[in-house]
Amino acid sequence: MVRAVCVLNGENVKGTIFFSQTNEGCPVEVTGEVAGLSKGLHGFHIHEFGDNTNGCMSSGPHFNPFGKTHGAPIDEVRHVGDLGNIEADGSGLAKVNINDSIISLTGSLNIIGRTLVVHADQDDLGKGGHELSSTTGNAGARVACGVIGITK
Ligand SMILES: [Cu+2]
Ligand SMILES: [Zn+2]
Repeated sequence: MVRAVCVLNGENVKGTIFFSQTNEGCPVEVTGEVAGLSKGLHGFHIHEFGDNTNGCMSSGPHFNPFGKTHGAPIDEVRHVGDLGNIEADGSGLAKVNINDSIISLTGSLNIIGRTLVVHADQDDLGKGGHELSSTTGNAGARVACGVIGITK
C-alpha cells in the first residue's frame, strides 16, 4: 500500500486529502474534506508542478503527460490530473470520496510531488463551450492548493 497526503491551503479554503493505492495499476482512493467553499461544484485537479513559490499559480497547468485535452474523469480523453469536481454543501464543506484509475502513486503517472488544486468555479469537464474548456474546464481561480507528499 502506498499512501500520500495533501494539506490544502488557501485564504479561506482549507482541507486535507488522503490518497491510497494498493499496487501500481490499481485505482487510487482519494478521500478527505475541504472547508470554506461556496456552495456547489468546484474543479479539483492535479497540476503538473509541486511548486508553490508564487502560490497556487506556480503549480502550472493540469498534469498532462500524454498531451491530451481536458475532460471528465470518466472520459478516455482527459488529462491525467483531471479529477472533476467536488461539491460543497450549504456550510461550505465538501466531502471527497473519489476512486480514480488513471492517477498513480508510483511509476510514470505518479502524482506525489505535484500540486492538488481546488478552484473557485465548476469544472465544465471540457464541454462548456468556453475557450478555456479544453484546457482548464474554465474552473476559475485557484482558491486552495497543496503539494502531495508521501505519508505512512
Ligand atoms: Cu486545476
Ligand atoms: Zn485538465
